[in-house]
Amino acid sequence: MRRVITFGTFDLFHYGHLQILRRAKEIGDFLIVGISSDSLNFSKKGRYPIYTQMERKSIIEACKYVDYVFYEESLELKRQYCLEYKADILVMGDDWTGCFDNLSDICEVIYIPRTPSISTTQIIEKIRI
Ligand code: C2G
Repeated sequence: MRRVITFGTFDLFHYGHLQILRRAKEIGDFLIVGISSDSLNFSKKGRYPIYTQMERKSIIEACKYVDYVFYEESLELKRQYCLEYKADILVMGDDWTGCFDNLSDICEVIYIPRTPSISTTQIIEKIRI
């Protein structure tokens, strides 16, 4: 049983999010997702997500590839989360390449290509126009 963990905000859930969850699940057997809390998001991006953490968590929980969801409260706790959830593999999109290599002593760290031409920011911009 290979346990995979991934992290993200997953605001305005879109096809790129679906792809990374599908591919992360294919890499192992059990997929755990850490959802950035609203306050973590504010500290990271200077704004709150469009959807609340409760809404984002409920949407991710409903995704068939996902087995367990929790709130990521701080970027500094990544090591602790990986240990707590007994992750064998950490999967992130390749916009994060290199950022989590320091965790490779406790789990395998894999960066997979982002889905091109889609992002929450682009969706917000498109709706604004
Ligand atoms: N993603 C992707 N393709 C896209 C958009 C996003 O593969 N077109 C991936 C990202 O690389 C990330 C995941 O989907 O692995 C979630 O993306 P975001 O919600 O933008 O997550 P982010 O705010 O980068 O939070 O601790 C790390 C952070 O919590 C990651």
